[in-house]
Amino acid sequence: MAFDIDMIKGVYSTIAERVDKAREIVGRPLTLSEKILYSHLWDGNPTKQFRRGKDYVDFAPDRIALQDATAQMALLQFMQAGKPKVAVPTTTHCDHLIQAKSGAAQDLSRANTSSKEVFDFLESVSNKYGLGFWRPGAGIIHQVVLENYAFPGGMMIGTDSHTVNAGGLGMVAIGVGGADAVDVMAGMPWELKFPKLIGVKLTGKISGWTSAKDVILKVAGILTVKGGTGCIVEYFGEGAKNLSCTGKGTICNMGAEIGATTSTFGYDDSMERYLRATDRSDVADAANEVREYLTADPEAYAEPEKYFDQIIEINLSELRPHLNGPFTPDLATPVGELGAKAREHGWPIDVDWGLIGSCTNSSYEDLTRAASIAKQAVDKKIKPKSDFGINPGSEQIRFTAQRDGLLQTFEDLGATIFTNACGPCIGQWDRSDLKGDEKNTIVHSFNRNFSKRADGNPNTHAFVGSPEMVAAIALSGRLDFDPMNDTLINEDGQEVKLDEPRGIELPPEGFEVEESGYVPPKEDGSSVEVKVSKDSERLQILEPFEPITNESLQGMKLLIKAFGKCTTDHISMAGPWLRYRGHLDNIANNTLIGAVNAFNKKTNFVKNQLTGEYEGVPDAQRQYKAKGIKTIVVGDHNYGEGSSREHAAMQPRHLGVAAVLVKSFARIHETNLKKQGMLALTFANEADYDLIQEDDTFNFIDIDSFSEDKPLTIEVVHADGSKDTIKANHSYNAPQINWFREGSALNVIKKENAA
Ligand code: MIC
Ligand code: SF4
Repeated sequence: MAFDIDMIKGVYSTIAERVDKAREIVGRPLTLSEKILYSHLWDGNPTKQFRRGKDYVDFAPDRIALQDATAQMALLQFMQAGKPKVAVPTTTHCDHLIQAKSGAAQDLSRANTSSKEVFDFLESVSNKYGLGFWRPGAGIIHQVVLENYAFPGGMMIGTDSHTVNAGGLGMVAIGVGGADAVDVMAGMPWELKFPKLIGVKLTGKISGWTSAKDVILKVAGILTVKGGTGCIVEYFGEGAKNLSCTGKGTICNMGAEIGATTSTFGYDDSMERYLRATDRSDVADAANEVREYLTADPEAYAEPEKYFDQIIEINLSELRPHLNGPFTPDLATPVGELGAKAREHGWPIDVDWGLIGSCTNSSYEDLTRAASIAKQAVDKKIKPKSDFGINPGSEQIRFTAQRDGLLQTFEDLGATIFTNACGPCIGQWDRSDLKGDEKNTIVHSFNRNFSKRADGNPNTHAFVGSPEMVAAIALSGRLDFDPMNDTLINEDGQEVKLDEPRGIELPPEGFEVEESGYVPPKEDGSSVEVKVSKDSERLQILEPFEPITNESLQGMKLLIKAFGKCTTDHISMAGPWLRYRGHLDNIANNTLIGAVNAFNKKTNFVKNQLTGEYEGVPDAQRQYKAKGIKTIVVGDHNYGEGSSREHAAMQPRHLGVAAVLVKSFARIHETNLKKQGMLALTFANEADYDLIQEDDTFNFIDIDSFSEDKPLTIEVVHADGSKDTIKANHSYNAPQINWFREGSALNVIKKENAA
C-alpha cells in the first residue's frame, strides 16, 4: 500500500559504501546504531568520526510521522516555511483526539463530529503538501508505522516520543518536537548530538508469564526515568532473537520512559517474518541482500564492553513479570512482591480497571496472549472483578482480531472495545465509574502512568504491565494477585488456577483489513485550499515570535519554582486540553497548571510579584506579559520528561517566559525550548536551586556575550535586596544561539527562504 520500496532500495544501495567508510574512519568494527547513524549523514559519505555525547551532527532521516495532537502545531509552522511540498515522505495519523467512552462505533462518530474542524484541517494540509493521511480510527501512529513504513536500517523522526517504537523493526526512530520535523519537511538537515550507546545483552529465553514488556519494565527499574538520556539503547544476544518483532517494538517503545534517544535491535528472522506478514516481502528481500549491514559487526556483540558506554545483561530465563508504578514508570516490582509493597504504601489493593492496548502493547501477539487468559474466565467460570477496556492498535489488527474471535473473547467478559486510538492512555477517557477524585487503582498495558494521565484524577494509582498480566490482575480484581502461585475462587466456589498465557506471533490466516483508513495526497496539491477560520477556538494561524532582547532579560521575575517531577503532562496537560492543540493562545491557559510550586507544594498556585496575591500560573503570567515583564521558570531534574509536545515550550514562550533554569532536562524538551527561541539552562551548581526564593528578580548580566561552551551568569536579587550570583550552563551551539537571537528556528528558516 503506502510504503515506498524505491526509497528503501535507495537507502540500501548506499549502505555498504557508507558503513564500510565509517568503519575505516572509526578504525574498528561498528555497532548497529553507529551503522544507521553514519549511513544517514546529511553530507552523504562519512568523512570524520563523531564524539559521542559531544558533537552535533546533521542527519538525513528517511521518513517523518506526525500525530493529530502534535501535527497541528507542526503543520501550522510548516505552512509558515513557504515550501510547496514536504521534502521527505511524511504521514499524519489521527489517533489522539478520540475520547473513549461507550465503545468504538459511538466514540468514533462523536470524535468525527466534535473534532471535525481539526481532522478536516489536517486532511487538507496533508493533501496540499503531499503527506499521507490516516483517518481517525485507522490506528495509533506507532502501530500503523510499524505495519506499513518502518524498515530495518532506516532512520525516521516523528512528532511523538514513542516514535522509538519502530526500533522493533531495526530502525533508528526518534521522537522530536514539531519544529524539528518542520526542518526536515522543509528539506533541511536534522540535527542531533551524536548519542552515547547503551548495550543490553539478552540471554536465555522468555517463557510462561514473562513477556517482552517485562524486559523494558526491568530495564526501566535499572536505568530510571532519566538513565537513557542522550543514549541509544541497542539490544542483542540470543534472547533478542527469540523475541517477536512486535515484542521488540514494545521494548523500544518504552525506551521513551527511560529518556533514551531511541532503542533498536539488529535485523533478524522475526523481523523478516513480520515484514512478510504485513505484505512487504519486497522489503524483506531487499533487506536480506544487505543483511550484514543491518546488524552490528559480530565483534561488537562478542566484546560489548569495548563498543558500548554502558552494558546491562538480562537473563530472560530468570526474568519475572513486573508491574511498574504508581505515578512513575520506573518503579518496578516483580508481581509476587507487589501486595506487600502496596500495603506498606497504602496503594489501594482492589483494581477497578484493566486496560489493554496503546501503541506499546496492541499487537496481534499481545491480543492473543491476553485473550488466552480472558478465555479461561469463561472456561473456568471466573467472574471478572474489574472492568476491561481494549484499544486495538490499528484497524488491520482490529479487523484480524475480530475475524479470529479474539475480540469476542473479551466481549464475553463484558469488555468495552474502544476505537483503534490512544484513548485512556492520554486522558481521553470519560470514566463513568468515578464520582469524584477517590483513591483507586487501575492496571494497564500502556507506557506512562504519571499522575492524572489516564483519567485526570490525581488519586488514580496506575500500574503498567503486560497485556496478559493486566488480564489476569483484572480477572482477580486485586493488585496482590500472583497468577503464577495464587488461585481464584470461581462461581461454583472451586479454587482454580490460571494456565500460562499462550500467544500467536502472527495471524495464521494472515492480516486482513477492509478499510485501512489511508488517504493518499494529491500529486499536485497547489490548488488545495487550507481553511482556518479566524474565530475558531481550535485552530489559530501562528504569528512569528519576537526575539527576546538582552534588555528584557534584566529585571525578570520568577514565575514558578517547580518541585520534583515536572513532565510535559505537568507543563501542558493532555486529556481535555488536547482540544486546543492547534490554538496557541487557548492552550496557553493550561501552562504549568500541573507543576507543584516548591514554596507551598500546591499546583497552579503561585505568588504574583506584581500584586503579592497567589493565583493560577497562567493568570499570573498573563499579567506579567501585559506589563512586558519577562519571567523565568525554575525546575528540578529531568524537567520536561515524557512527551514530545512542543506546546510545553511554545505556551510559556507565547506568554512571555524567557528562560527555563533546571537541574537537568529531558532531551526533546530542551531542544523544543531552543527551537522556540528561549533560554534552556541548567544550574552549574545544582545546590543553587535552593537559593531561589519566591520574590526573586533575575538579571542575565552577561547575555550580550552568549556563546558556545561559555556558561551564563545570572544575578539573583532577593526581596531583602541581598544578591546571589550563579552560573548557568547551556548546550547551545552557534546556529542554536542564532535561533535565540532571531526569535525562533522558524524565523531563521523564513529568513533564509526569503533571501
Ligand atoms: C504521549 O504519550 O504523551 C503523547 C500524547 O503521545 C505525546 C505526544 C503529545 O503530547 O501529543 C508523546 O509521547 O510525545
Ligand atoms: Fe498514544 Fe499513548 Fe502511545 Fe502516546 S503513548 S502515542 S498517547 S497510545
